[in-house]
Amino acid sequence: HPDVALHRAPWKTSKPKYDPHISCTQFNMAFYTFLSFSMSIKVAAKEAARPIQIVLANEEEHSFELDEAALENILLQDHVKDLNVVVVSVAGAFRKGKSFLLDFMLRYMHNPSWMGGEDEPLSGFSWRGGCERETTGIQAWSEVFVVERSDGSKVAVLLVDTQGAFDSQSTIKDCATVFALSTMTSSVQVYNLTQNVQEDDLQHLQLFTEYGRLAMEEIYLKPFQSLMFLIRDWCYPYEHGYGLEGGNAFLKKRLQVKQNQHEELQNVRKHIHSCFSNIGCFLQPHPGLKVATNPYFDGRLRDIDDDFKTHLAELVPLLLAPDRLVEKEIGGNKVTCRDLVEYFKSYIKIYQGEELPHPKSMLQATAEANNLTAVAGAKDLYGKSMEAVCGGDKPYIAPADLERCHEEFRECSVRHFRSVKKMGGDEFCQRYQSQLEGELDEVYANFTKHNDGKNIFYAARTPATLFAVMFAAYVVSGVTGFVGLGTLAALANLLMGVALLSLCAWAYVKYSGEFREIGAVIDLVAENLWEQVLKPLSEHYMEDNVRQTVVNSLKASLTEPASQHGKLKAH
Ligand SMILES: Nc1nc2c(ncn2[C@@H]2O[C@H](COP(=O)(O)OP(=O)(O)OP(=O)(O)O)[C@@H](O)[C@H]2O)c(=O)[nH]1
Ligand SMILES: [Mg+2]
Repeated sequence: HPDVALHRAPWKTSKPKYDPHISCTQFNMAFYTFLSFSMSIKVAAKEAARPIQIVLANEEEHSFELDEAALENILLQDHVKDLNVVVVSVAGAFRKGKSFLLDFMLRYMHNPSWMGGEDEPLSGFSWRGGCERETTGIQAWSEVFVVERSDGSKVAVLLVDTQGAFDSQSTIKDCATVFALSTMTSSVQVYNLTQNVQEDDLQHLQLFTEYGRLAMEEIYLKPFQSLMFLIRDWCYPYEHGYGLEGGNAFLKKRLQVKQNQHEELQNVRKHIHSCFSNIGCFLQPHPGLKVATNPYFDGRLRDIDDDFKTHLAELVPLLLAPDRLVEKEIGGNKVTCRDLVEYFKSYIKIYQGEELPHPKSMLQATAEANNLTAVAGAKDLYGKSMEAVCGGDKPYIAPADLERCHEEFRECSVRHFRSVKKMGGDEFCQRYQSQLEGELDEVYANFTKHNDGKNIFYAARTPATLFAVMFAAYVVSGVTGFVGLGTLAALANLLMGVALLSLCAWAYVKYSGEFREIGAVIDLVAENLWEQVLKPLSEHYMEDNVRQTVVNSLKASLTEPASQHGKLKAH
């Protein structure tokens, strides 16, 4: 612009001469500056510690996936991979301040005089106010802290945050998987609760830990290590004081197994005791209304109640002070960071597979149990009724009569199933009714086979068929030999021989019970011959005639005494 040109310094008004050397140097300098800048960004990015998603939750499929590379990046760093690992994890219901607590743990790990400045916002694992869930899957802090204990040994400390349980997007199986995985892989599990320990908290803990125990290859005496019940917003300090002492006294009372307690309550308590080698409880005061309700609260200490801070200063060192750290053990052996990667990989595989039973909601599990019991009862009723008609000690019954009985008892059994009170609603019960009907048909098929076995004609089918084959072969060989067809006659003789041998073999198998496979093959061949050739012939003449004769003689024997009796009365 001409106006601008007027104000330019004289040396800048002259057109710069093109100097290739200078421009090359400038380019090189610029390039190296850019390179070193980008490298420094990279290094900074690498060094900036942050939460890393190690287990990813797939919301649609309700499945979990391990990010092996991410986990390896954290745990296989040269300075930690061979150190024994301490894993502290926080789990429990969603929106209860788990990530918030972990961020204070991070502050402690970074700095022993740790609480931080009054106006310093709290950062680290992502936390926030509001009613919607924040953390998903399982996250670990990218920096593994190396801590030297008073005996000079070094351990690696990994902090783990978990997806909150019972949010509206997760099934019970999802919650159980996250809780179980984090419990199995941690040396200290903080069970984060609010206000009190309710019976359902204990029941869920039982369900989740059982799900974890199932996935472990060997059942150790105590499969998990330390469990710390952390009760947030404790409002009864006048009964049990804040902190560890009050907490332990409170928990002892809650987990006490009493003789006069219902078995269900006793079982929950016994199960929890049997799962963890060390159980503690900490009662934490309410942090104040700003923390709980102010949308602009950013974690600064100024806004947190003093009571909360005082007890936080007691709680965090309890879990993380060098000499209180609990090294991770599996099967009694200490686990290094490198081992932990392998354990993670194998545990997640088990939860991805189909061999474990699916944890269900209480209603669903109860409804299933109700329906299965009703199915078993109805099936039993059917079985007993059928046994009375065609059981092992009952004589052969005509197939048509047996079918009639089956229809009647089947109906009775289904009616019985429907009459039992069950949870789950009509549609759910209908599924089990169909299952029952299918099972009854299978049982009927077995009864039919058993009944057929009692029919001497049925049992004689194989030898009869073989005799018939031998007879036919004998006639054919005779006729063809007479006509002069030597080859055909020889073939017929061979067939007769095979039939005779088969008959002997069959008789031996039936007598001795050995070589049953051979007997089965002979029966199969004979049955096919019977079905295809002999049955059409025999059906009309033999069985019907015999049956008719038996029916007639039975009728006669039943009516005769009655008529004689009548005659006697008339006299
Ligand atoms: N009442 C109460 N609120 C707390 C406490 N600690 C933190 N909070 C608040 O609880 C809210 C949730 O905190 P988060 O740490 O994100 O909770 P979270 O359990 O990790 O939640 P999810 O990740 O969704 O499972 C925040 O607004 C915190 O300010 C506490 O001890 N008592
Ligand atoms: Mg969280």
